[in-house]
Amino acid sequence: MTRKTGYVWHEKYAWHDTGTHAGLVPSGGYVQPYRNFESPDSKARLAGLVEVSGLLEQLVRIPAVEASDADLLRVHTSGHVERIRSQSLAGGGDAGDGFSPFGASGFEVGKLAAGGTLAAARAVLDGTVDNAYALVRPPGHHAEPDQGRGYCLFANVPVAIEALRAEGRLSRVAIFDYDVHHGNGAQKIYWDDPDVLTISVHQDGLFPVDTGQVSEQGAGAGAGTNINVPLPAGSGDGAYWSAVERVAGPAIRAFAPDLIIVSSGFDPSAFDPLGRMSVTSNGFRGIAERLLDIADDACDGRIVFSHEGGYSAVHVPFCGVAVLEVLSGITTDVEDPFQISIGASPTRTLTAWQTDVIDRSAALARALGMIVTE
Ligand code: 9RB
Ligand code: ZN
Repeated sequence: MTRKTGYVWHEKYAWHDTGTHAGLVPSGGYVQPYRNFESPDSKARLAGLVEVSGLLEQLVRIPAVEASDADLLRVHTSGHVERIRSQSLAGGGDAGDGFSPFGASGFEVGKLAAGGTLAAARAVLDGTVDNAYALVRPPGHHAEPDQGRGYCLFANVPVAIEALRAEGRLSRVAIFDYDVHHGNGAQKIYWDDPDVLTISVHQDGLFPVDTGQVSEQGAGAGAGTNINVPLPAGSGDGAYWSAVERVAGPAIRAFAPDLIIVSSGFDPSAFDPLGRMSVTSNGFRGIAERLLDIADDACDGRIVFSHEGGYSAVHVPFCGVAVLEVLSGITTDVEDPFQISIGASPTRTLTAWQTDVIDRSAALARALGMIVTE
């Protein structure tokens, strides 16, 4: 079965300028100038493969439009928005933590990333498309109300959600984040909101180092609506599939959202320079298949992916096309050449110590009434 899949990409996403860092660190002294891990490469090359594979002409192209100031201010403080605006006007700056550099177009491209996610979600709610993938940059899942963090300027997913809630088109949402880093932004923004379920599966203690534990469950009216699955370094396809099957699936089905938004990071890839996981493109395919099944059961298939991290310029294109094939139900001729080197690795299979974390997360969600069956 093929589905109508919306797709957002804008050339300006590749123009977001993260400077001449060497990976994570600024150049200088003995550190030769190179480029930031968060460079245009992985995303632009994914956009390239979407076109060359023939997928592009079978997807429904959704234009990205900039989020408005009002859209940003539903989630962010005016201090944060003005700091990004004024630093951009001055030629560039940093969004907050010293690890989120941007150039003169930072404010504009940041608004385009949030607006691209919003356009994709709106098209799914309108029924213009069945589901959608917003290939946006810069990412958003670390951004907090008053500061950017970890390469993120604005909280793309929450900005989209709050715009649609303000329009009265949306009330209950589930956010599922499979980026290798913890989705601290959505966790913080929706900490006490009972209508937004936030689930993050990530590498334990990677970034931010001090958030993402199983014990963080939300508070007040939102108690029980935040679920973390901090998998140990080395986890692969089996651990991720199990986390989706045993935690995300039951929780999202019980929550009965109107829409699922996925923070889609490909940095759990076995080839990522920042993460220490070992997910293959077939692993991401399996995650997407499971999420689509959950969306079919929970909300008529309404699901939107918003791109986050993923820094292997050579592997990300194959991971992204695998996910787009699942969303659209279209099979291309693309075969992932990397699958040969990692497809049979023992890191694919679920281990007892990974199951342990998933057990703890599922047990807590069950105790809090977030999971009613498993
Ligand atoms: C900080 C450091 C980081 C580490 C990881 C990311 C990746 C983000 C991503 C960004 C910044 C170091 C804050 C090292 O891909 N998210 O999806 N910064 N790490 N030292 N300090 C103080
Ligand atoms: Zn990440």
